Amino acid sequence: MDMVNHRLSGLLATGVWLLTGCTQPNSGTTGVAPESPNQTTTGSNTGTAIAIGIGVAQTSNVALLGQEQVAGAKLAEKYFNDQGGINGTPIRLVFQDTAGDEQGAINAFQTLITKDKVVGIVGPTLSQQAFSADPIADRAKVPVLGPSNTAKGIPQIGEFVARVSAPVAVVAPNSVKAALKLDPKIKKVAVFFAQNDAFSKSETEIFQQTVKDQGLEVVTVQKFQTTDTDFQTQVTTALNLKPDLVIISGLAADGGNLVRQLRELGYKGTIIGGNGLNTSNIFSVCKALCDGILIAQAYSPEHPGTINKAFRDAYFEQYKKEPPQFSAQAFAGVQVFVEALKTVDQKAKVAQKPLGDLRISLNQQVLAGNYNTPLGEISFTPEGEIVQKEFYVAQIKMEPDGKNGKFTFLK
Ligand code: 1QQ
Repeated sequence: MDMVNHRLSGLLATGVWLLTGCTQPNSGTTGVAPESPNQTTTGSNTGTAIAIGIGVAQTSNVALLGQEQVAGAKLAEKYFNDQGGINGTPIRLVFQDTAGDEQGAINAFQTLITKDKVVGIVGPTLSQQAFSADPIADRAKVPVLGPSNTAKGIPQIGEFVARVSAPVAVVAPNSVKAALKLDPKIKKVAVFFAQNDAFSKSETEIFQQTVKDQGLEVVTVQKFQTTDTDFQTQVTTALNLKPDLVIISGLAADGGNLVRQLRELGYKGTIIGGNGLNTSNIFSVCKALCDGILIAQAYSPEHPGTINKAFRDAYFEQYKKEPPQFSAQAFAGVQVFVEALKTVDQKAKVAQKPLGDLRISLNQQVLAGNYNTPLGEISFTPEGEIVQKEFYVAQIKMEPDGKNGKFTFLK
């Protein structure tokens, strides 16, 4: 467990949310190599690295999700530079911490665009942040790849906004179908969602529709805030209606606490967690009570192919566990920029292009390409929506110690 992980777990364990400084890179270089300040330009400076921005949550409770994105992006930086970068020119990731809210994402994006002069941005972590920050990049004509922005409407933000994170409409229904396969007797469903989060609101709509389409009954819809830690009122109301399936759309800390309180108050049925619970960082919140949660996945470590093998091996070597979806998606985001830049570079040397022109050509090429990523083969619609083929469902299995656990993929 690294420092940040450790610190976050500590905070979760005590239930105290201090938004402390972070040991991870939050500005400037990734720590791979010392850089001089003017190496951030990608324009006429032949021979310098090409700067790609990573604007994700490295602090706040949203770092429970964002830290996995930092890990995936850094693995991509090393992997693609080892392969020769952009036809011989290395890439350099520039990290700016968005923290967990809209203003943090706006600030990070502005710094990446105007100070760091990146060619494109992989970020932000939350859809809630994307709806505020992406329009800024779009107006500046800087391509954005959403690594984990799954709410309805993200690619429609603008011409320069695409995503490598499949939308809730495509991913979420898979977990409901898996729950029914495991327990065909499920009839009554209690739905919970975080009403202050754009992703959670979008995902719960899909969950509720899927439940009805499957002939199940939504017995109650309970609302909470992503900042909540006490869910007793909502849980008690829901459990009085005797649901046999509970579906949660929230983020990691709130979602984990809600799972814990559902179990502590006696709920024995199936629990589905949405994408915001899709991290082993919830293990320190719900501990042994995380056991059994079903979560749909846009990535499987088992996906065949050389690029996933390289990514999986590199991740495993560093973290001694299988790579999570958010790391794979961040890796794919960097990969899409790298491969599109290579194509642009073949037509006219990237290092000699004025930055404004380069950003526009890059955006066009991102949307035109096909990419063989750890997520499988992906491409984009003209609007910037991801076209992806394979989806999965995993179930959390906790060790009795309540500390260690893993995501087991269902067949
Ligand atoms: C979104 C999401 C988040 C829960 C991923 C980190 O899917 O905000 O769209």
